[in-house]
Amino acid sequence: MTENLQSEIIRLKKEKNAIVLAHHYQMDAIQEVADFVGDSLALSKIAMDIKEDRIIFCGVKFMAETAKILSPEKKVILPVIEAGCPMADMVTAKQLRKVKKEYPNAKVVCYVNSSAEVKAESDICCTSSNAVAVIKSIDAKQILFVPDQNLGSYVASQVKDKEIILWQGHCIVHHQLRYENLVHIKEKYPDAPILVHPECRPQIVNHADFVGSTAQIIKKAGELKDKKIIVGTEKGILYSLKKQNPHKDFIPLSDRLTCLNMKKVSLEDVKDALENERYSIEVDPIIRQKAYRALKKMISL
Ligand code: CIZ
Ligand code: SF4
Repeated sequence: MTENLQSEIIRLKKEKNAIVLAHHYQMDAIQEVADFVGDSLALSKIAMDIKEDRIIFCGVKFMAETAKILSPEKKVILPVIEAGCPMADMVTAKQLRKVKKEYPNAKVVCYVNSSAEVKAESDICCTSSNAVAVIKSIDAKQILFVPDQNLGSYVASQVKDKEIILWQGHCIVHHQLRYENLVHIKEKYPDAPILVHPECRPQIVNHADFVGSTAQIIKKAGELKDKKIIVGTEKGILYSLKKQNPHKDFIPLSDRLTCLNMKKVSLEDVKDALENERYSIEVDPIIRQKAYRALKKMISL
């Protein structure tokens, strides 16, 4: 069944001159049929460069929207329109406009995990790979960082000469990890290094051996000599980790690290998306222009 669907997807990709992009947090079966697997920014950059004009973006809405903002001339399709990111929904443009008035001298940095409208209200975007570099590049002493309090706290720990005002958003997957989870896993595997995503709480981040985005965790895992490595991010990352390091063991920091929104996309949905070209992501042109400016500023750093 899985193989039949995968063959059908591969056939349809050719027929429709489409490309399938999958985020590291997608199901293994989806990552297997994707032309590229990556983090949201890498995938959006690929979307800009490729010649195909139809992109099936297997991820959540803000990712497909980011690709559309960067490549408005292409058709960007999100297979499941309900696949959203609860963290991105923790800040709206209206709320942000209100808080901006309280901090007239602050520059607004928004994590890409946000809506197009929120990006449009921001000075510059960042990802989990480049958040520290983005903040360091800003010529202002005060930064309003939205929506992830944990990524914001991590950046604040790395950049001492700026005041970072944190929005109280969080990732419902990474934020559930507690210090007790870390202690428990460390007792079981005392010699294994711990690599975590900066969306985890400071208590986790401060006790990890390495903090980085999905792409940075994958790179680090390849460099380490250790045979057992503990990973504190969404479980989908294990697909690339195992593929690239078949002789290493990767242990999730907890067995609850599954993003149900990312897992909403099935092979059946990808096939439907190709056949029926839905759901095509659209962004209001005025919002797009403003959001593009914030994304472009980040990309050109
Ligand atoms: O930006 C992304 O793709 C996310 C959500 C995670 C990461 O660290 O790559
Ligand atoms: Fe959003 Fe967290 Fe899921 Fe990423 S893992 S899509 S930040 S809820």
